[in-house]
Amino acid sequence: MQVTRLPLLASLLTMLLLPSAALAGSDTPPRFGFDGVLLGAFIDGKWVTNEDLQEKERYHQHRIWGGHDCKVYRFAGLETDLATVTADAMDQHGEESEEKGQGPEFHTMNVQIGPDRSLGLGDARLTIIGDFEAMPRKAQVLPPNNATYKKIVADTLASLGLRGVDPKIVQLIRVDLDGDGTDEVLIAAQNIVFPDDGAQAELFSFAPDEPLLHELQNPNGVDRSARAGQYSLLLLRKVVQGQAQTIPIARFIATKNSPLGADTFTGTVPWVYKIACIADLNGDGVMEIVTAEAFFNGLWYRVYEVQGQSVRKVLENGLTAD
Ligand SMILES: [Ca+2]
Ligand SMILES: [Ca+2]
Repeated sequence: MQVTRLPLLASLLTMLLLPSAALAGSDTPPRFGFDGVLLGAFIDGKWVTNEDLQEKERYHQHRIWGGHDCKVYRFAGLETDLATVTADAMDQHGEESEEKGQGPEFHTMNVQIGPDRSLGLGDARLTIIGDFEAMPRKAQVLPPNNATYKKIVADTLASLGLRGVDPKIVQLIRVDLDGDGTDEVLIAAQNIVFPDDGAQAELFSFAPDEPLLHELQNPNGVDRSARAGQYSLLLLRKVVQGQAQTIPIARFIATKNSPLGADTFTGTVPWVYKIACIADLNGDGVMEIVTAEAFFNGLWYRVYEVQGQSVRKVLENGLTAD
């Protein structure tokens, strides 16, 4: 009897251990970037910033050195699971590079696919180290010129102090973020840059798999100070307890002209927002929202986690042109 019970016990133990190992197991926790920018990790149930991942001693064993197997996702799904994170300047421990007078690398996550193709800034791809499916449900891009959603945006703008606006929706995306069988809708609307217009067509894109900003250096497209009536909004439309709710993710609203030389981070310099990617970054089955956000000389990526009707920013990293 005992001889047959032992394997049974072993297989029971395996079954008990497997789910936790599959969900962000401690050996290979998810680490990820977008558009060549390192966003961070999810370790021991917590979001870990790019800087902490690369610098803190407690995450030493999970640091990105280069050479890790990596998956690459386009907006619509997996592109390849045969990529490798490029070593770049990441082949040194933070402490070691500090001794040599160099800062640890915590800005970039470039990858190599085969011998000939490398992906980084400007490629607008999600790169992720992790054994799970990061896009368990597909996001669907809808035609943006939709009367129902225009009214939702107009009502939101009115509630924020901009009345009588005929809003310009630049992205409308349907996706079931949490896998409960009910679709959510993501809306990006803005009147700050006009990608269909003349010179700015070269600079800004709201299309999937393209960066919001095609050139970081001197973008010259987003104003340095706001004019009354400018707006850029990211909204989540979601059914919560049987009611459709409009939940702001990010917003810039100018109800009056801002002074020249305004401070970038006090909300007086216009920011332009885009839904960059929708993916499950921590392997819990619920998809997060990755946004691209540009101001006059900078580009930032942020990760937002959705729980019920709360949208919470959990990670961010970005670049500023000199
Ligand atoms: Ca849902
Ligand atoms: Ca998730």
